[in-house]
Amino acid sequence: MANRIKLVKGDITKIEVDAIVNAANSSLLGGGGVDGAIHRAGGKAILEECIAIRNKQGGCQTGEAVITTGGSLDAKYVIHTVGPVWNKVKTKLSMLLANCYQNSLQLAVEHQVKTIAFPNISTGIYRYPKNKAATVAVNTVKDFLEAHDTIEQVIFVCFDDENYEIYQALLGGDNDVL
Ligand code: AR6
Repeated sequence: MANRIKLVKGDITKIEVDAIVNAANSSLLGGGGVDGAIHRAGGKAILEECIAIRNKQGGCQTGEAVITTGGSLDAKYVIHTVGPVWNKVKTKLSMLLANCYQNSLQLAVEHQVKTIAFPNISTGIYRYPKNKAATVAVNTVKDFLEAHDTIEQVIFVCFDDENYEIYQALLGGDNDVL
């Protein structure tokens, strides 16, 4: 199990994997943060495919995931998922965040993806507390990998120092800094 989960600090658009996951919003039309970086690096093909999905199914609900090609990225696919916006009053936020990881991994399996990289979904503009989000992310990915052996590697890509340190503490071991 341990060697199927890797931690990297850096920019997810630079990771060489079959699929990278995007922390999108329900419009699928792009935005700031990692979403903006992926659309900038991947070119207009990704946005065009997102618009086609939107026209067909009306965007993407919180916790759900959709898949496009990787456009001009190294990754073959981008899996777009919509994390929950942190709000202390609401319940079920951790379940919605877990759904993001689970549904993204399910789509990956369906597309024969063997290596996949995740950003720290919801921990930027959506303000989900980083330590709480990391616990959900790691537990959900571990549970999924135990049940699915076609995924060879999941890479958690941390952009900011705080997330990287939290994941280091949770995962331990040697990690890469890009
Ligand atoms: N590579 C990897 N991680 C990154 C990168 C990058 N290039 N850039 C930022 N991060 P955020 P959210 C990290 O705000 O909280 C968008 O406008 C960042 O440090 O991108 O899910 C969407 O369209 C943080 O830890 O996503 C939505 O409207 C993590 O990515 C909204 O933001 C997530 O931060 C989604 O908010």
